[in-house]
Amino acid sequence: MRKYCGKYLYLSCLLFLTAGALFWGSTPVHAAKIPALKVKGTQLVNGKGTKVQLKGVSTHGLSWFPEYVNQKAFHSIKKDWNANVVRLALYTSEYNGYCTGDAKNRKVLERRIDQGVQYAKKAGLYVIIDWHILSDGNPRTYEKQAVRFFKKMASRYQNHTNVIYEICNEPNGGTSWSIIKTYAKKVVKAIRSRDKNGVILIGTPNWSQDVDAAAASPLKGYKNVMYTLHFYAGTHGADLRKKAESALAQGLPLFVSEFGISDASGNGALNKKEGNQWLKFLKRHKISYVGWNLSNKNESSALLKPSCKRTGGWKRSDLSPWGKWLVK
Ligand code: IDC
Repeated sequence: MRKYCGKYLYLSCLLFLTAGALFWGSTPVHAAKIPALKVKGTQLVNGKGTKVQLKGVSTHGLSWFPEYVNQKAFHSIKKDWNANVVRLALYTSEYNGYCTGDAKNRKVLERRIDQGVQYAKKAGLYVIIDWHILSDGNPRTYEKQAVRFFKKMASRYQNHTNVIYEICNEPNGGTSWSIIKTYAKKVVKAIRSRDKNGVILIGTPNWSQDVDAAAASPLKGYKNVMYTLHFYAGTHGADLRKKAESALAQGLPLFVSEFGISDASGNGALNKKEGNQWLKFLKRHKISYVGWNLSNKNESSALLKPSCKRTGGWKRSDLSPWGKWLVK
């Protein structure tokens, strides 16, 4: 009898845990100890009002290189690379994209994001959930999906002080600021219906370069919103910095959620000289920045050498020339 009791107790515990795990998907998860961020003027600050500059790396597409979303990798990013943020690039349209793949694929990707958020939290990293539009050009193409997705993310992570929402990577194909703004109003509203304070990043026209357009007509009525500026130092230089400077002067908070020092294709020669100019600029304005991309793909914007098989705990010799430059 006693033996059976134990068995039943064991079975009901198991049942309870399984039900809990299923239910958990729709409820907020335990809050992190990482200080919450907010936006004050053009600047990211912590609770005490001290300026904060985030520095880190972006994953490649979560469908392409899932193997780098692991605890060891995120600890290395924090401890060995001295970074404090990681960006999870969720492509919407390319290769098993969130919006072009099937329901099973969406589940897999959401699970990967969740793992990424938890690994980041454990490693003490901020984490950007990046709705990586690219060939879909206009964020309104998948607006319904974006609203649904971000509502879900914001309910899940409303108590996670390390989570940052990036609602559209790089609008392009002539998508105007007014179109992006229409999209942003809907998605920001959806996020705010669940998460009142989390920092939100909004992409700008022309591959997140025309910050001047956003500066002329920023979103009204919401706090903790920033606008993204992307650059690749092999292609973009002083002209783009000028544009950024005038946007800042108009009071627009900027965040560099993606950059590289190759050309804009993510390939070609590295321009370290221009890259250094950019870093000086970012330091001067305390603008946060995130380098593209955490993979060993054979392209100059990959942080790891093609021959590197390690998915965490990297040595200096595992880094590509760009990886070495960035980590230093
Ligand atoms: C590139 C990747 C490349 C991949 C391609 C998909 O580096 O391996 O095949 O996307 O289309 C961006 C984009 C980013 C690009 C990157 C380099 O945000 O997705 O990644 N880039 O082209 N904007 C400017 C450059």
